Amino acid sequence: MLELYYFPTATCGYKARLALAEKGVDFTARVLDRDAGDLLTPEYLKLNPNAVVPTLVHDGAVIIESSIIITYVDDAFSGPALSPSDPLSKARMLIWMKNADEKYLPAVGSVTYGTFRRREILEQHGPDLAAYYADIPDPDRRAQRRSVIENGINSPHAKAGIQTLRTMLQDMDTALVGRAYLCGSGYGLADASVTPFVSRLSELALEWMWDDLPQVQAWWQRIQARPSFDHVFSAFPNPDRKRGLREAGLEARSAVETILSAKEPNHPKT
Ligand SMILES: N[C@@H](CCC(=O)N[C@@H](CS)C(=O)NCC(=O)O)C(=O)O
Repeated sequence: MLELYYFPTATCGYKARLALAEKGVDFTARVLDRDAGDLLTPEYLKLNPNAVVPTLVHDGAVIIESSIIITYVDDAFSGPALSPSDPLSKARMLIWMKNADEKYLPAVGSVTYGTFRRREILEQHGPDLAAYYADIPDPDRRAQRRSVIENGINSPHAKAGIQTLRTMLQDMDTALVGRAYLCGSGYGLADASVTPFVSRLSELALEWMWDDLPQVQAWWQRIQARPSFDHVFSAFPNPDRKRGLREAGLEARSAVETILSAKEPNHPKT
C-alpha cells in the first residue's frame, strides 16, 4: 500500500504528486488540514518529526523529504524513467533538486507568506500569534516566519526570496537552451522539483518575472500541457484562494519591481 500525506496547497506536496502522476503510480491520499493542526498531532509527528509534508508510507515504511520521496518513487516503481542515465545529466538533475530544497523552497515560502499567507494568518491567529510561532519547531523557520508575517514583502527574507527566484528563472533559461526539459529532451525529477515554484509565482500574478526569458516561457507552456500538471494542480480548486493569491501578488508588484531593480542583493540578517 502506498500512502502520501500532504496538505492541498503545499509546494513540496505538489512535487511528490507530480512525480507520482508522471510515473503513473496510484496512491492513497492522506490529505491533512494544516490550519486545524493536523501536522502537529503525535501520530503525524511520529511519521514526520519535522511537522511538514510530504510523507510517503510504502507498505509501512516511512519516507520523508520531498526530493528523497521522488527519487524513491522513480526507483521503486516501473513507468517512465524520471532520472537521466548519463552521469553528467544526473549530476545536473541533483543540483536542481538540491537548490529546490535549500534555496527555492525557503524563497517561495517567504514570498508566499510575505504576500498572501500573512493575511490569512493575521486573520486566523490575530490575538494569539505567539502561540502560532511557538508551534513552529525549527527556530530558523520560526524566525523567518515571524519576519515575513510582520514585514510582508519588505521583510529581508521576502526580498531575498524574490531575488533567489529570479536567479532560478535565469538559470532555468540558460539550462533550457537546446533542450525541452531541464536535464534533456525528456521530463524528469528536476522539472517536477521546480514546477511548484514557477506555478506559485504564476498564482501570484508574477509571471511577468519571466517575460524576458523565452526558454522559460516555452518550458512553462510545455509543463502546463502535460496531463500531470492538470491532474495535480486542478485537484483542489479553491476560487477564494486563487483570487487571494492573485490579489496579494498584484498588490506586491511594485515592491517586487523595486526589489528586482536593486543593485545589491538583499541578505537577511536573521
Ligand atoms: N525539506 C522538506 C521541506 C518540507 C516543507 O517545508 N513542507 C512545507 C510545505 S511545502 C510544510 O509542510 N510546511 C508546514 C507549515 O506550513 O506549517 C521537504 O522537502 O520535504
